[in-house]
Amino acid sequence: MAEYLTTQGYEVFGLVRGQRNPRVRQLRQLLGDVRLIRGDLLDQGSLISAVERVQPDEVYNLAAISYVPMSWAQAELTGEVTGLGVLRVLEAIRVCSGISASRSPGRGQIRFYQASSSEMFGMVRESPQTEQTPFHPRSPYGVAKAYGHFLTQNYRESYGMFAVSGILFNHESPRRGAEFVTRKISLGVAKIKLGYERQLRLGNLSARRDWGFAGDYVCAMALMLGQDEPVDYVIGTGVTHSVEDLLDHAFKVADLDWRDHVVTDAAFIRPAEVDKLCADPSAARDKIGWEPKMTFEELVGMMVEADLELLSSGGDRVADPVGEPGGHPGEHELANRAAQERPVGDPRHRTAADKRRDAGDQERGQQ
Ligand code: G4F
Repeated sequence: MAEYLTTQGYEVFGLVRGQRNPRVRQLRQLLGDVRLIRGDLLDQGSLISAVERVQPDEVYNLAAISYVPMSWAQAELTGEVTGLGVLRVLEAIRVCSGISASRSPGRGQIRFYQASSSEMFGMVRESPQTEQTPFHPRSPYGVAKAYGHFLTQNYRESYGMFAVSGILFNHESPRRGAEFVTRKISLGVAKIKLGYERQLRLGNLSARRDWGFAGDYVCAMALMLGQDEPVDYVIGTGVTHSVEDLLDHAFKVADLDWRDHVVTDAAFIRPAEVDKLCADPSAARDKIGWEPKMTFEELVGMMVEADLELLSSGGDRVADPVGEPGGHPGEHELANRAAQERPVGDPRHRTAADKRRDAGDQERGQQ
């Protein structure tokens, strides 16, 4: 998101928490233009100070405990960060803008974007899901996101704030954390192909998700804040695939058959599952002109090839996921670090198809 905004000419500030946060160094390398300020979603005063200091035009709240299984292990913390964190950001904006029940925002108010999630739909009441589909979250994470969603709507209605939620379906890239299924699979394929591993242990293979490219979704968020009126939108591709479909494509990219390598492991089965998600993004297309550009097949190809390159470029031998009891695998820190250090437009994230196309272009240029 920060990368996209910087390319659009924004001056971007990022909030970092904690003392000696190890991600700060990575962030500085990746996003040299982004100015980092201290703050924490658990600390109201720090958010007020941040808003006072930066005087932002727009605030994007993408912060959360976002790994769904973690939300059962640390349900209270998830509620505090992913749920109440939204309240604290909205309050910081409200207080710094001098807005109250009797005083509504004037011109030049701070615009607020909340990262709502398709996980709020949970046990879906209809398919595909629209902005009107009722929520039935299936995890403490989904419940916390629903709280943040309704609160954003409530601050819009109560105080007239320009506050919107994007209900984003799963969005992926080679920078995705290694605990999420897309990256776990792309890394797994690369490790198997390069001979580091023989097996990949996964949970529910029949779950279906609407997977899109994160690079497409950041444009939707910025577009939503650029509208005349604050409106919530569903953002997804409108196409759903199972984890099995994902395996099929990912292993094929490396000329492998997933059936020879994948083992299902009860440790990765969730206490309550979201079986099937599929977006209806037609409102976003019709009202704000947003459409995803990258297909599922291109996305999976890009991720597998990026991990093949990452692991074969040496030095990035990825640690195994820590299979914690109850299916809460830890993070592949090394892989994440290396991946995060690469901008999305980095040539190392280009697919073989891109490279072939480039080679063709060059050849044509020389003729
Ligand atoms: O990749 P996942 O962990 O993503 P999930 O739970 O759908 O949530 C992601 O997308 C949401 C919507 O945008 C975000 F709000 C949220 O923060 C996060 O980014 O799991 C996808 C599916 C699940 O059904 C899961 O049960 O894959 C299934 N799965 C099967 N085996 C697995 C595994 N998921 C993980 N992480 N690890 C497995 O071994």
